[in-house]
Amino acid sequence: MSALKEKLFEKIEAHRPRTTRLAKEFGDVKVSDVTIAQAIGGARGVKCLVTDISYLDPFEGIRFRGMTIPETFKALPKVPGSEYPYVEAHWYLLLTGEVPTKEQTLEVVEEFKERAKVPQYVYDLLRTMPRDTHPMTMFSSAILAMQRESVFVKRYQEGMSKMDYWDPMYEDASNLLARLPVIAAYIYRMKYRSDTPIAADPKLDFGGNFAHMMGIPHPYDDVARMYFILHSDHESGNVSAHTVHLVASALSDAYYALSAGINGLAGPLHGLANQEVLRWTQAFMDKLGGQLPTKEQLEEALWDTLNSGQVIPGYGHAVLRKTDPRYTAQREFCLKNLPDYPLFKLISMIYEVTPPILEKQGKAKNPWPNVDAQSGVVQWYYGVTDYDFYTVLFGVGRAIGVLANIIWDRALGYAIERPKSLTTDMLEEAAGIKK
Ligand code: HAX
Repeated sequence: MSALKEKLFEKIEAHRPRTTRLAKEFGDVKVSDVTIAQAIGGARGVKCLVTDISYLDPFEGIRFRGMTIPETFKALPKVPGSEYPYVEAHWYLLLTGEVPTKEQTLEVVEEFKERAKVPQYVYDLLRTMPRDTHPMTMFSSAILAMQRESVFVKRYQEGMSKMDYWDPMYEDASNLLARLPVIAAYIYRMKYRSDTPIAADPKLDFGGNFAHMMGIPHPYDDVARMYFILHSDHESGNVSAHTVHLVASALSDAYYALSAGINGLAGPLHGLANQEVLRWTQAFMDKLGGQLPTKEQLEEALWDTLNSGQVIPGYGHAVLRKTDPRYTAQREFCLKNLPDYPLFKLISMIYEVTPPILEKQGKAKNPWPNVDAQSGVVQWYYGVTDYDFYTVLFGVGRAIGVLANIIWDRALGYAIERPKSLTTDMLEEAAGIKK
């Protein structure tokens, strides 16, 4: 057993009695009531999921295992010559709640290299798909195609104790995660770079190898590390995380679950918003003949979007009530590395102009930018101008959090999900407007 897996097992054994005690002795204690608005409105704010891997405060933003984004970046071991940590160290942190040492991190780096071999049939499958297929469809299909490799399914069919479910889930999750950068970069080079895939470099870490396979030099390796860590986890209730948790709760394996979650991430109200931000921005700049707009022109374009019944992509959030610290982290990167880049200037201008407009419109509960408002400009600057690829990058990052979560779901024996439905008649009865 690898040192990470052993450490995880220690943590699982220490944690299990807490969950068992809560369920057995305090199962009747209420943590939430549900209103009609919540039943109709996407269960917003209903407290019915449990995770210890990250927590989202509406005003502070995300904490990974108790640490804010700057604290996480500071604490985790850095890749030599880089300003950002090993993605593998973040995986260790999310799984165990402990910051790994450099040695512990390097062990995971080595483990991932062993696991990163993508079966040939995945490439064959991708090549049979029409080239204009959306890259998220390709990404999700590649993940699903590997389901035949599931260790969980094999062990389940052999007959395995519930107490052991986490173990093959760990194997599947690790195999999958290690392969994702290879698959993502392959899709990119096949689809957008004249079908010129670049082989992995066994000397490199997760982020470094991704940049290498994308064919983009330093500091894009740091962009990749930053990006994957920032997008990794955002509690369990967002569409991608919740979908993965839900599907895995039926004891579907990590391949089925992650593929489903990636499909949820592909919606424009969720991860696809990063593509939409760039699509909106480019269409707007095209209209102006590539010029930066004046504040008035920008205000007009934002109102046009709102008045035509569309959302401003990259703004608003179901939980957050302030600027997303994931936005801020990327903005700080831009201020340091591309302060004078015209597209960054436009994105900054949108940041200045949009919140007061959304406030004036009075609909969005949160007028501030989310992670997706800032991520595209960084990619664009480093040459990834094919913006329909951006959500795949999000997907590689998101996999880190959701896969860590489903290992813990199996370790703690979380039940198959099955909330209860009501009819409209029942709601009207509850409201006292129907007998
Ligand atoms: N532009 C225009 N209107 C917006 C808005 C925005 N950016 N954000 C919210 N609203 C509107 C909603 O559409 C809703 O309108 P209706 O009453 O007509 O239905 C109203 O304001 C209230 O919505 P809310 O309670 O503030 O927001 P929700 O929790 O329902 O939805 C969303 C949260 C993120 C989906 C929403 O803010 C939105 O559509 N934003 C734009 C798309 C986006 O950036 N998505 C990415 C979010 C982050 C993420 O998941 N990344 O993956």
